[in-house]
Amino acid sequence: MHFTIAALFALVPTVLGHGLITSPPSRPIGPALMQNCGPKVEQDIRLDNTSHVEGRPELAAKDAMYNAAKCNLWLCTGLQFADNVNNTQIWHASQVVPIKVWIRVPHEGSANVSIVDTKSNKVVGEMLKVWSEGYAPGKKESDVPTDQKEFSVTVPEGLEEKCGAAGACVLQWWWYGTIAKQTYESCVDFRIKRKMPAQRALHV
Ligand SMILES: *[C@@H]1O[C@H](CO)[C@@H](O)[C@H](O)[C@H]1NC(C)=O
Ligand SMILES: *[C@@H]1O[C@H](CO)[C@@H](O)[C@H](O)[C@H]1NC(C)=O
Ligand SMILES: *[C@@H]1O[C@H](CO)[C@@H](O)[C@H](O)[C@H]1NC(C)=O
Ligand SMILES: [Cu+2]
Repeated sequence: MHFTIAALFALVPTVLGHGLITSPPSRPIGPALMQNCGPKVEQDIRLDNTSHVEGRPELAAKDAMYNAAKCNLWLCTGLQFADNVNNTQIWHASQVVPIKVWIRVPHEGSANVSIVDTKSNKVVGEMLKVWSEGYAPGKKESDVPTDQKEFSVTVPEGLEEKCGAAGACVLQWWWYGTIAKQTYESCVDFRIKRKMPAQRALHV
């Protein structure tokens, strides 16, 4: 999918598109996206919520309502925590979390899944999953190997402080189509709950 902006608006949205996380629920479109990224970026995502980030900086640059710091376009493609608060997942260290990804249109490349600190925009610790090449080959979703669309990640130890509050961290799936030169991002919001301490004997 490589269209000029004019051609993009002329097309039926459903013919475009690439991918996002469908389970657990990933950040959707909402009022905070409009407020922080402005109507041009919001419309681009609304036309196709699986589409790539490239092109959006140009749209944003022409939009007086675009707030670069709050939109944070290159994290979660600008989608906002405030629009996904009610879907915040509660995880604990060493929990195995199944993830499902919808690859609407494949573009072979690399991909990874990581936890990102939303204040510093930095990846926290090790990548949870890395495909350094061969991710999402083929022309249609059924060409993509199942283990690239359905996989699990293990919640790292020691994030109870850093990722204890909803919105402090995000789980981001990040895919780059090498030949298409397109980046796709999709984010799950979560917080880490402390494990219950082992039950102590009661003093009677
Ligand atoms: C993305 O768009 C599809 C089709 O309009 C919709 O069914 C789905 O719920 C959307 N997902 C998210 C995370 O916004
Ligand atoms: C979250 O849930 C509350 C309570 O049900 C509701 O009032 C609010 O509108 C929801 N927020 C979003 C962004 O959907
Ligand atoms: C994660 O994936 C993105 C997109 O493919 C890539 O640009 C980045 O270098 C990757 N990082 C690691 C450590 O794999
Ligand atoms: Cu494409």
